[in-house]
Amino acid sequence: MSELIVWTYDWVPQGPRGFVRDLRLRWACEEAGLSYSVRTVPFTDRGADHLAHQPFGQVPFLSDGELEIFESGAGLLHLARKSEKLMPRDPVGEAQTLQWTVAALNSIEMVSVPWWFLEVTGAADNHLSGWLASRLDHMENVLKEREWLAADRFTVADLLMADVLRVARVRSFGDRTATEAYVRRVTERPSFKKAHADQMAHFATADQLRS
Ligand SMILES: N[C@@H](CCC(=O)N[C@@H](CS)C(=O)NCC(=O)O)C(=O)O
Repeated sequence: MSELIVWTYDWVPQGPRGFVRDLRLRWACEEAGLSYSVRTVPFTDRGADHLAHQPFGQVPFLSDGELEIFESGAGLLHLARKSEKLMPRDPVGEAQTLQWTVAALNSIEMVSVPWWFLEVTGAADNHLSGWLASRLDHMENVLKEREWLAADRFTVADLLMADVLRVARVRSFGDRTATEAYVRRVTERPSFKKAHADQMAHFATADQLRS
């Protein structure tokens, strides 16, 4: 089997630690029992070499032997093709997993990231709050009815949706008990805890190397 490498930054400030999207790929590898290593590109100096792997100068990207793939969602789907633990092989289960994986990115994160950006940059009136609240309302209605998004069991769609919802600070939008319970349930998985702890340790080590 070819060598899987998750690429991330060599260092980031405190704020994004625990949220850098390499966590999604680490987490998926942990869930699937795929062995992987982590390598880095410089955070402060994003040169041509980095752009050759990730055209926006971002992380993560994934190497799988000769193959390279950027965009965390694409990386997750690549990993899901390697392991049934991440995506069922029957056509219905697979279609459900694909649709909810894309929904996490294109219906929730598409709104939550710009909303979050306005929050952290201190916009007086975050005019995206209503839009995000409405998307979260729909998610709450879905999650009231089911434990998992696809195929009646944990899939990569849950991994991604829970990670996206973590950033959306669901609680600040009022009572959404099903969504909160869902995020808690998914992020209580040992694989999430390991991926999170490993990312925190990675950046803590980076601090030591800098000092
Ligand atoms: N759509 C991309 C977003 C990647 C992204 O936003 N990465 C962040 C770290 S989590 C980053 O590299 N930020 C630095 C920047 O955008 O310059 C993906 O899902 O991979």
